[in-house]
Amino acid sequence: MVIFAIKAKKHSQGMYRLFSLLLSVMPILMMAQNSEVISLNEDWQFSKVNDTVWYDAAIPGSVQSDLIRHGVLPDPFYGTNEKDIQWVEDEDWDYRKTFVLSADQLNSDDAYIFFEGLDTHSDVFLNGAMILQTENMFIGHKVPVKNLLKVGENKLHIRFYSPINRMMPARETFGYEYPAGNDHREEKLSVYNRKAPYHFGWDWGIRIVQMGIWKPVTLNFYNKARIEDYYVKQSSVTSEKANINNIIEIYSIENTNATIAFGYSLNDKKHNSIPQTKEELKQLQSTGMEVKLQKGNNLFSLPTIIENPHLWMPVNWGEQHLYDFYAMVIIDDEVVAVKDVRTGLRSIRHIAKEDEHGKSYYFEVNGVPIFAKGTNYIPGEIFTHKQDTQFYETIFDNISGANMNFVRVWGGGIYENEEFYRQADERGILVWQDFIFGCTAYPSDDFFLNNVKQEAIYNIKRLRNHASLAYWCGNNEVLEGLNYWGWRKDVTDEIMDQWFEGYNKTFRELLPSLVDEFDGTRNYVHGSPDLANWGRPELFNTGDVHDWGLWYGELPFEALADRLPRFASEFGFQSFPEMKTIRTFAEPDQWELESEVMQVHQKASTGNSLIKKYMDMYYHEPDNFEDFVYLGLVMQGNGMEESVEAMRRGRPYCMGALYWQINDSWPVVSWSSIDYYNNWKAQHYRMRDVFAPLALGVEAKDGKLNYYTMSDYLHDSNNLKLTVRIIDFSTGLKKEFTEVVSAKANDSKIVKTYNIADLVSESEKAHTMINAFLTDSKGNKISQKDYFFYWPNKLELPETEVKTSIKYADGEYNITLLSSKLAKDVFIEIPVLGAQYSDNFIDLMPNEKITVTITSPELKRTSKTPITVKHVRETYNK
Ligand code: NHV
Repeated sequence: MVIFAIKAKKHSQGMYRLFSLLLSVMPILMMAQNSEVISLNEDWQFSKVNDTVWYDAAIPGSVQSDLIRHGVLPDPFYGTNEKDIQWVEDEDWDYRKTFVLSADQLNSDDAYIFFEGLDTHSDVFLNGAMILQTENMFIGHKVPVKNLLKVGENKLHIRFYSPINRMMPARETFGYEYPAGNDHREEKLSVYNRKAPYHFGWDWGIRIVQMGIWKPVTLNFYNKARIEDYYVKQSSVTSEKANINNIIEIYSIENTNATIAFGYSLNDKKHNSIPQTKEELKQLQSTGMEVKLQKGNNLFSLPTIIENPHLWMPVNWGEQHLYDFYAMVIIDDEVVAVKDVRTGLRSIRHIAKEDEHGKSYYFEVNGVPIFAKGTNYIPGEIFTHKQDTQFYETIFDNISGANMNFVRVWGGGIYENEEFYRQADERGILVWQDFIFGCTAYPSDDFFLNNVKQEAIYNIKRLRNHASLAYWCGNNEVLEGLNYWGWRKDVTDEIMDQWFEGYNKTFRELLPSLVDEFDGTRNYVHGSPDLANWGRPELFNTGDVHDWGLWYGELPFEALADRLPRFASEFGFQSFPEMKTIRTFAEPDQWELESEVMQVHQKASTGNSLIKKYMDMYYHEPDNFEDFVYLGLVMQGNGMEESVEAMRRGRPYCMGALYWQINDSWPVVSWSSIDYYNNWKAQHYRMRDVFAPLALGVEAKDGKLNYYTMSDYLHDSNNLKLTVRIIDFSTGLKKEFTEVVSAKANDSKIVKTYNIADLVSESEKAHTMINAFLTDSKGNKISQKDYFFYWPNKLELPETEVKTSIKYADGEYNITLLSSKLAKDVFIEIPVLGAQYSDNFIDLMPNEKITVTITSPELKRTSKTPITVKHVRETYNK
């Protein structure tokens, strides 16, 4: 590789004039005619090796998803079918296709096939010649094929090897079992593969160890040279000046002279068409240089300085300004390649610094500390290839819809598709990216580490241009496991030592050095959590915490307020998905906690007993399974809201609340706030409320109620009105107070304190709630916060009927709710999967009218879909 960097100090006037001159004297020439991209996704067939039956294959896809499509395998989500499809992982599979090329196409100087993702172990043949062997689903491969292509018919053949058979010898060589408890097979083989860990099962995951072509395949023709990669490196960014380094990798067919040109423009609203000519590029802010290309790969860099850049801001802080950067290669007066990068200019730093409490853990964007409001994301499909553009749009609608500004891509899944980060760029969501390792020790031999190295380089380069990408993290809970999960009792001291050494080699040496070399702008941490462990609250003053004291540690929700971490990167609570989702996989005779089918859809061994334990703590025992499911949703929602609010109130000591987990990869009982069919659980509505950019919070402490304003905005919000109402569950409003308050910019603070004794007597507490809300100067309600003195099993909830009146329209129903007495956590059910609600799980105060809008393309004005409502008092007979 030739490294030829021009050290221009800045995109200076002189340089710019020189380049303009250069462009103006050259004739305008169009892009080379023979540059062409052909999809090779079509017309594939697949078969079990040595079988005679061939099925057509949908690409991107997997063996299992196609066998389901052809009816060879049953729907794995239904009933207990998961076990019936496991045999597939033990077999090898062949894929084949033919494609026809013309003499014209073969006239181009060079051709390569781009396999964006092969899962995982494969041999690839073109016209009988082996062109590629793969061992890592996370790496795309560009394979030169010019010499093998023919006019007329060409044949591609890929043999995928069973990941099980492929890795079994490795296990035998090691002679011991890795502690990969989430790998749902006796032999823990997932550690040897570089394949999505969650394919092997998880404590919310179905096991489908897939094989196949999971990302697109294209055939690419080009002339003279191609741009392999273009990195718009943001060396430093302030509101005065952005120092950009244009780093370009060019693959050239011959040694030749060339001009490389760079340009940029601020294209906020839409992505303008890419300039195809030098003239078009010249219209933009542009710069360039003359270079000598060597045959093969060439690396060049040229700085650009942008004065007074329009900064990209996280959501609620300002606009997500996006620039388009272009790179162009010109050879013999001909534009041979153009590439564009759309990104925002910003600085992001992770601040881990010793302070009076311990060690901080927060992010600073454009120099300002940000409280991270968000979640952990897992792949949303067990069939990873099904994550299409619509999928990403939906997940980000849900992220934005719950007022989040931060998402962690967790290490048991995949490095996400570009569309994920593009959505985050456009919406102002910061992304924490784990490298794909989680919850087990891993090998660290040379072959393994080299495989990891290639994977890391590929994915750092693939993702580094995204403005939203904030942080790299080596793994999920590997060090925590080594230190605290009792692995030592199963292996020798020597093996433990090897695992610790391997940890250092991979996560403290290899990965940070690659992040430094190929990114060079973002912070990296060896793993999450950094140091603390949920069983050791004395460490909570340092770094991030996965606080599983709630749930595994059986602590009440209230307890999290008294053990705030500096940054909560995981904490969560399980619930069942609502009945309409359960109905998709279980018949009514299976609607029991421990039925065979429900157990297949509850992968956490202690899950059901923990839900029951907490329900005993907070609720009267429900009458039946359906009420149990409903109460579980409500408990998760209200409990998690309480925990998250405590964290947000607790800034700046605590600077992040990323709950576990937003989504599911199939219909299952889990910690998610949205189920597989895109039904928001109660938790997601409550996250939306507590994460509102300007939210009201309340803390009960030492006989007082402290009201907080919690604001993300970078400006103070003054002249807000706080209204506090004392409401009896049956008779309604008893007292009302109002107060003018403010919300400090980017902060949480107490704005009003009441002595509880001044508001209610001890005996009133069981049937009184405090309803508080904030309004702006125009009287618009900004945030509402209801406070109950107890959980429902200690409340005297009145029996009451919620009356509904419904307006039916195509695609939208409006339901108005009314009750003469308090109805707690009113759940509006409609048997339409994925229907969207303006709100749900609502505390309906006496004689309060609330209208909820439900939207779904499946709703019709004429054929009225039935709607039912349920509230907490209806779940027990006492
Ligand atoms: O169990 C829920 C989630 C997992 O799905 C996921 O791997 O990283 N969870 C729990 C924990 N971490 C994570 C914490 N781990 C333990 C808790 C209690 C005992 C041992 C381990 C996520």
